[in-house]
Amino acid sequence: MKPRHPRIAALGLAALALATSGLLAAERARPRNIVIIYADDLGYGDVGCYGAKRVATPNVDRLAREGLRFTAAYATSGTCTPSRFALLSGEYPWRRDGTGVLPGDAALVIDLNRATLPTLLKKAGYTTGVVGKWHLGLGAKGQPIDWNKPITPGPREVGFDYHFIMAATGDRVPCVYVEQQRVVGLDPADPLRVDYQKPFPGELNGVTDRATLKMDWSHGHNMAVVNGVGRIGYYTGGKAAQWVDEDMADTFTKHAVDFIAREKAKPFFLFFATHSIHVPRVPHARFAGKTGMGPRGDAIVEFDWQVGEVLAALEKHGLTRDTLVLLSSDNGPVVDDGYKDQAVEKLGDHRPAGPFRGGKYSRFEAGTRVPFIVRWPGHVKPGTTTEAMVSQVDFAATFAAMAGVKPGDNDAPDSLDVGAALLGQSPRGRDYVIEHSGRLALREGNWKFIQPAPQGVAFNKATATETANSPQPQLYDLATDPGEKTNVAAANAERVTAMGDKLAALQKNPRTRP
Ligand code: NG6
Ligand code: CA
Repeated sequence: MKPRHPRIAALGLAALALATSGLLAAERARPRNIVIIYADDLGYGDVGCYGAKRVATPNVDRLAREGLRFTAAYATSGTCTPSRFALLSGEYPWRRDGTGVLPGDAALVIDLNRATLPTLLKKAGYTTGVVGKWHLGLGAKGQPIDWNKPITPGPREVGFDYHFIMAATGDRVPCVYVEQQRVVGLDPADPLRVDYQKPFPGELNGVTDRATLKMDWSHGHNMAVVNGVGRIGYYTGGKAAQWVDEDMADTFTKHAVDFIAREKAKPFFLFFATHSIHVPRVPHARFAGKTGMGPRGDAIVEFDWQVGEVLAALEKHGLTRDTLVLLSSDNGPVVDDGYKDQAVEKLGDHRPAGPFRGGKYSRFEAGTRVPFIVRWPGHVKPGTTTEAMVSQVDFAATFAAMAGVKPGDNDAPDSLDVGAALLGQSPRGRDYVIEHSGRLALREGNWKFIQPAPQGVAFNKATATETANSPQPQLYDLATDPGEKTNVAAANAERVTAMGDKLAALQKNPRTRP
C-alpha cells in the first residue's frame, strides 16, 4: 500500500526501527549463569579448533562445535596482570601505574571505588567466585602482607563472594593457596614469610643448590627452590601449606566444580582462571608424556581436561542450557619462559601462535589475539565462527548489559557493550582494538599501526620473542598480511599519521565508553 503522506511514512519507519532496536536490546536474554574459563599463556594456535594438529583438545574443540569461535578476539595486553586488570575493571591497564607483571607480595591493584565485573554481576543477583590464578595483588598499598593473618583487601573486596586462588603465578612465591582470605593448610607454629629481595638463610637457593633441581631454569627463576623447582622470590615457613605443582590443575578444578555444585540453585558467575599452561609446566603424571611435545604440550592437554571437567559439572547439574561459557587466554604463547622444560626442543611443527607473528610480550598480533569461544545453547548458534573484533576489556559493560545492570559513569571507563557480537547476532564488534605490551598498537578494520618504541629491544633473546619494538612506526594490512611481514608505513604516510593521532587521542582521553 502506498503511504498517503510521505512524512508520516518516514516517521513510521523511524518508529519501527526504534522499536526493533529496543526489542533487540530487551530481547537479549540474560544468562542464568556465566562461566569464564581463562587460560594462562595459551596461544591462538595451541588448540585443535584453531588449527593445532599435534595436541588433542577435544573439550575445547567441543565447546567450539557447540558455540561461536572468534578469530579476532583480544586480550588487552601481552602479559597476565594487565590483561586480568582490564578484564575485571573494564579499564585499560596502561592508564594506571603499577599494573605490570606483579611480584607475589604486591598490593591489590584494583581500585575499590569503582565497580568491577563481579560487583556488577553481584548487583544483578549473581553469586560470584574466582578460582585459580589471581595475580592482581593482595592487601593494602604500603602495608606488607602478613600471610599468617586474614589477607585483605583481595578478591572479596573486588566483588567475589568466594575465592580459592594463588596470589601470583606458579613461578612466584609464596607457593601456597589462599581461600577466603587465609593461606590454606598453614600451621600457625610455622609462620610463612616472603621476601623478594633477600634470601632466607637455610632455605634452598636456585643458584647455590642448582644441582637439586628437578627442572632447571634457563633464565630467572633462581631464587627460592620449592618442590625441586626454582622460583622468583624467597620465602620461609608455611611448609605444610606448600602446594604440589603436579596436583595444581586437579586442585583448582575441584574447587571450580565444587563452586558450581554449591551454588547451582541460584545464578552464579565463576571466573575459573587456570594456571595451565604457564611455567613452571609440571603437569600431573596422568598427562606427562601424552603429547611427545614435552611439558608444554602436556599442559595443553591438562588444560583441556580441566575444561572438560567444568563442562561435565554443568551437565551433571542440568545447567548446560542455562550457562554462558566463555573460554579465552590472558596473553599469547611463549615457548621458553625461563625453564629448561624441552618446550623448544620438542616443538616440532606445532605453531603456538597460529598464523600470527610475535607471542607473549609482543605487540604483534600473537601477543594479544587469543582463542575465544562462547557457548550458550539456544542463544549462540552452534559451530559458528565470527571475525567480529572484541576485547576482554569489554566484559564488564557487556555482561552488565546482559544482566540488566548499568555501570556508573566512572565505572569500566573503556568497556564497550559488544553483546550482539558476543552472541553472534552481529558480525560487527568493535571498530578498533588497542593492543598493549610496553607501548601500544591500534588495529582499525584490517589496518594495524604499531607505535614506535625507540628504547625497547626488537627481539627478546631469552624468550625468543619478536616484541614489535622499533624506532620507526609500523603499519600492516592484516587483510593481505595477517603475519605482519611487510611494513607498509612508508607508502601510507597519511594513514600512519591518522592512526598515530587517533591512538594518541585515545590514550589522552581518560575513558572511551560513551
Ligand atoms: C616474567 C618471568 C616469566 C613469567 C612472566 C609473567 C622471568 C625471567 N620471567 O618476568 O617466567 O613469569 O614474568 O607471566 O622471571 S604472566 O603470564 O604471569 O604475565
Ligand atoms: Ca599469562
